Order: sequence, then C-alpha cells, then structure tokens
Amino acid sequence: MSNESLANLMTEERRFAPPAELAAAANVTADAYASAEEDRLGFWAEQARRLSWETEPTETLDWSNPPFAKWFADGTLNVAYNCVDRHVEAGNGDRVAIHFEGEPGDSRSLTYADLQREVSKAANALTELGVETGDRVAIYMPMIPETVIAMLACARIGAPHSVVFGGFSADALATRIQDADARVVITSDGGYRRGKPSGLKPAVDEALTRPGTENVRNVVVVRRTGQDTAWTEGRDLWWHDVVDRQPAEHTPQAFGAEHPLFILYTSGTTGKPKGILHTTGGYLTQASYTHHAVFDLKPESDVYWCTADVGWVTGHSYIVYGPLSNGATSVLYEGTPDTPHQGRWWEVVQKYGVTLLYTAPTAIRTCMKWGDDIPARFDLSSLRLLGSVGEPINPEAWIWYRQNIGGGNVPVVDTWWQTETGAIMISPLPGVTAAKPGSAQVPLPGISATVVDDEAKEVPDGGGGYLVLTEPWPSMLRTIWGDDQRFLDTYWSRFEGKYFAGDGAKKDADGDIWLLGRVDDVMLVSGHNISTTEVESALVAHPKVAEAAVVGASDPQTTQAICAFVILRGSAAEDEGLVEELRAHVGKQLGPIAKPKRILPVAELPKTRSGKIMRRLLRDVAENRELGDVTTLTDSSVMQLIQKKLPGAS
Ligand code: 6R9
Repeated sequence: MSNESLANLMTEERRFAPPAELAAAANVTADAYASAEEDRLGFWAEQARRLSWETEPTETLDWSNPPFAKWFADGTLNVAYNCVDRHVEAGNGDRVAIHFEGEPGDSRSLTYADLQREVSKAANALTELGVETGDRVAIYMPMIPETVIAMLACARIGAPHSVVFGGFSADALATRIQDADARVVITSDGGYRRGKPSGLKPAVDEALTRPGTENVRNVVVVRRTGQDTAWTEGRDLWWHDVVDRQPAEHTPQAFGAEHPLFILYTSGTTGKPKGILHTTGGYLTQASYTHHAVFDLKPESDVYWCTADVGWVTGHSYIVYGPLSNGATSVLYEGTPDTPHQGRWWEVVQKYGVTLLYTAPTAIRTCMKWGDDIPARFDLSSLRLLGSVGEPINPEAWIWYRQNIGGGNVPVVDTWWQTETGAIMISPLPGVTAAKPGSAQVPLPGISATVVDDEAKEVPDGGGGYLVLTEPWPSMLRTIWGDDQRFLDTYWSRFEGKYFAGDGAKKDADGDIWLLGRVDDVMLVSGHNISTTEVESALVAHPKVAEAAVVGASDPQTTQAICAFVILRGSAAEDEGLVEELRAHVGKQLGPIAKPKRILPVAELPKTRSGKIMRRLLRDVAENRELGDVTTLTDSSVMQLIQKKLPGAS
C-alpha cells in the first residue's frame, strides 16, 4: 500500500438486532467485554477453566521474550481427553459426536463413547508403530470420521499432526512431509468427490519417492473406496489391520500446555509454505471458548455443521477441537455441495436438523448463482444461527444467506481469523451485537485488534489502513516450524510490538472493523488506494452478478487500472450493454474512481480449496504474464477458460 491510506468508499446502513429469544438465553452476554476489558489475563485464566487440566496452570501468560508467547505454561492436560473421554465420564457417552454423511449417501453416527474407543485404538496402534511423543505424523485424508480419529489419536500421544489437504498434489504433500520430517503418514485409498472415487494413496506413494521423505517408516491406509491400491510391503499397513485389533482402552498422558499440538501449512503468495505451529493449552482454550461464544452452542440440543475441509484451519478449530471440546453433536460431510444435485447441502441440513451452520462466502455466492428456488425446496427451519469465514462476505451475499438459508430471522456471524491466530478473533456475538452485513465488527472479549496507518498510528473512526493485533492471545501461533526468523520477519517486523495480519481494514463511524482483503491485493489507482473487496461487493450488489474478483493491472496512465472478472447469476445474459451497466453501477455505489476499466464475464474463478479467490493469477492474466504457481488451485482448467475469454487470445 502507498502512503495514501485506504479509501473508504462503501456505506452500509442495514442493521440486524439479535433475535430476542436468542439474546435472552445467549451463552455470552455484553458483560464479557467489560470483564475482559478490566482484566484481560484474568478473563483468559477463567476461560482456561472450561478445560480439564491434569495440573491447573498458575501462570496465565509469559510474555518475557516477545513475540514468543507461553500461555498457561505450568499447566498440563491431554487434548483428546478433553475432546472425548471427559464427556463420556460426565455421562454423555451416548450423545452423537459425529453424524457422518458420505457423498454417495452412506452415513454413520459415532457417539462420544464410540469415539473414545476408536481414538484409543488408533493411539495404541500409533504407539505400536513406534510413534513417540514429539514425532510428527502427516495426515492426508478425505472428510471421513477416521480423519478426526487420527488427529485425536495423535493429540492423545503428544505426536503433532500435520494435516495436508486431500486435494493437494504429491509435490505439495512431499514438501510438507519434508519440512515437518514426518515419521508416519495416515491416508486412505481415496474418497468420493463429484460422484466418483478419487485416489489419495498414489500421491503418497509418489511423494515418498522424493528425497527428504526417507524418515517416513509407515503409511497407514484407511479403506474408503475399495479402489485397487499399490502396496509397499513392510511400509504400508491397512488401518483395519493395525487399528481394529488394538485394545479399546488407552490411558491419556498429560502434556505441558506448550507442547506442540499441530503444524498446519499456509501457502502464502510467495516462497515455501509456512508451517504454522500451534500448541496445546492456549489453543484449546480459545478454540473452545470462541466456539461456545460465537456459535452460542447448546451441546444438549444443537446440531452443528461446519462445511470446511479438515485440511484447512477452520476444520481443525471448528470441526475438531472447538466442537468436540464442547461436547457438540456435529455433521461431517464428505463431498461437494452439488453432488448428486445442487440442493445436497440443504438436504443434509433437513436430514439432521442442523441448527448452527458455518460456511464460507464462496459457497454462499455459488448458491446464489444456482438460484433461490433450490434451498426453498428444503425445510431449513431448524437453523438458528449462521456463520461465515474465509473472506470478506459481501453485504449482498450476507443478506441472501440470512434470507434464503436463515429464513430472514437468524443472526449471521462474520468471523475474521487466520491459520496463524488459531481461533476466531473478530466477530459479532450473536446475542449481543447488532449485526452489519459485510463487517466482522468487533474483537471478541479478551482480544485486542485495531487498524493502523503506515506510521503504526491507530486510525480514527472512518479511517482505513492495516489490521493489527496489539496484545498476545492464547491460540496465537508460537512460531513458524523450524524458522523463528521468518516468524519475526513475517508478522512482527512491520509494526513494532504489534502482530501484522496482512489484511487491509477500515473502521466505520461507530468504530466497527471492516476487512478489505489482503494488503497485497489493494489497488493503487491515480494515487488512491482502493480495496478489491469494496469493488467486488459493489459488483455483487448488482442483480445480474453472483461473484466478482477484482485486480489492479498495471496501467501507464493511472498506475493500476481496475480489472473485474464477474460470474453472472443463473438467468442473466451477457449482452451488449452489460459491461457499461456494471461500470455505471459501481460508479454510482462507490464513486467514479472505482469504476472498473475492464469487466470480463467468466464461468468460474480460480480458488484455493478453502474458497479464497487467487487474485494473483487473475493479475497474471490481466497483465498478459505467464501464470505463477497454480498448485494450490482446486481446478487448474479454470485458468485456461479465463485466458481464452481475453480479447486477443487465440
Ligand atoms: C480462517 C481462515 C486467513 C485470511 C485472513 C483474511 C481472510 C478470513 C475473514 C477473512 C474477511 C473474514 N479472512 N476470514 N477476511 N472477513 N471473516 O480463513 O484462515 O486460510 O489462514 O486465511 O482469510 O484475509 O487473513 P486462513
């Protein structure tokens, strides 16, 4: 970003108060802000008591060597015990922990007692394979119960896991195995996606031919699809051979609160992926508290569903650790939202009576594109709260979500956080905050976030700049695995003493925070910094547009020119006047400076597996460059389609 602070173009006046009934029975009320304000560390010490500790911590935060934090350092606990056994001991062994729904329609429900048996067996199996406390285990799996069981088994024996997206290539998997120096890989023959079995084991076999992966002694393979699977004798073992025969009891050992729980790689825009390291006590405290506070979870009656993939941090914190530590009943769905039909998700909501739904803006915009009539065919009246994560949610998508999925009367919580933050940081509280579509609004109790300018000065209300976190928080990353210097350089060197999140943001007149996309994506047009998010939201607010991605392409006159790629809604035609109509619409919403110079209707946009639009690839297209790294794209053919649409392309 240049010295000119981020222009503040969009205004949004709609407000939605919490439903009275929800507010009256909400898990967390406005008092939480006051008590955290008064004594932040005392507040987190209190939240840590949500967990069962073997040794209660006496110290909350050790910040003597910033930014290397230690939380609850003298406490000891076992994460799997907290997520499973203690619920069984409390008499809730018969409660369903996971309703699994396979893409082909097979389903299975596991109670907390089932989970305790399965996790114990898997922990015994890993121990038999020689996995010791501190050893790293790579998990490369589809969305099936064994994935959750494998993660908990690792946590149970203190072996940090590194979950790698099942959609990543052998190359991406190999890099992650090398960097973490994994000893065992847990995978499956494959999983179901888009109506077909798709293989996973072949990518593991290929990855393990690469140098630097020699320390992998065993590959444990879950049979999911029954595909033919190549086998390396002595190294490969079927899960059902090695896990099923184990004793169903396992005594969990308590580990120090700062014992590593997992490494999760974020791709970043350049350079090798960063292994984000999370530890035990602080991470679980904040995952548990935020899940309780933001989703208002009532474990006896709610059915919670987070649609994320477990290979994304959202899957770690809000499929596995948050919900299970709280004793929730969750849905786990294996497949894609449109297999075998575009109403599949809503069918799942209806079938299980889902009450709390957590998904990403990209999915919401895709459903908008498919049309309102699809969700309307299902009974979604069980839903009482909706959440969003992963990208800024455009106000129109927020309204559509509330209206068409939430029946127009449920709170929508827009939750901002990152792999690095481990848990939700900025979000409305559903029983407290009057929601504003498009804004994550306020830091949660106990969290300190603000917006600063280039000189690290806090911007006044109405100003724009960079999002920073000004105090340490329990679930913060502890470092980048094996690279403390990169940890310092990436997050702590831009503004002294503050965590730099890499996101542009603004404060509105009430001091509420609006996220405006990655700083790398901010455009510079004739001396003005303009956020891609605001232009995209203006485009999505037009009735003919379902999705939009905006980039700044270098331009001799204006430094950068705004270039927009749009996906039209179901019935909208790509006629002559469309581009002019959209330009005029953006001009009217945001001002003439924000009018895109070029608008290109396309069929699809390039996205990562967690649904984020990869703007750098679109920038490559807009500037007629060769495409950069496409290995984290869901579908690389999308880029060829887009390139073909460009004027002048063959
Ligand atoms: C949880 C997750 C982190 C980046 C983050 C920001 C974007 C996530 C958002 C949001 C606006 C929200 N992001 N949630 N932007 N509003 N509610 O997504 O982690 O994959 O590490 O991505 O995602 O840009 O910096 P991760």
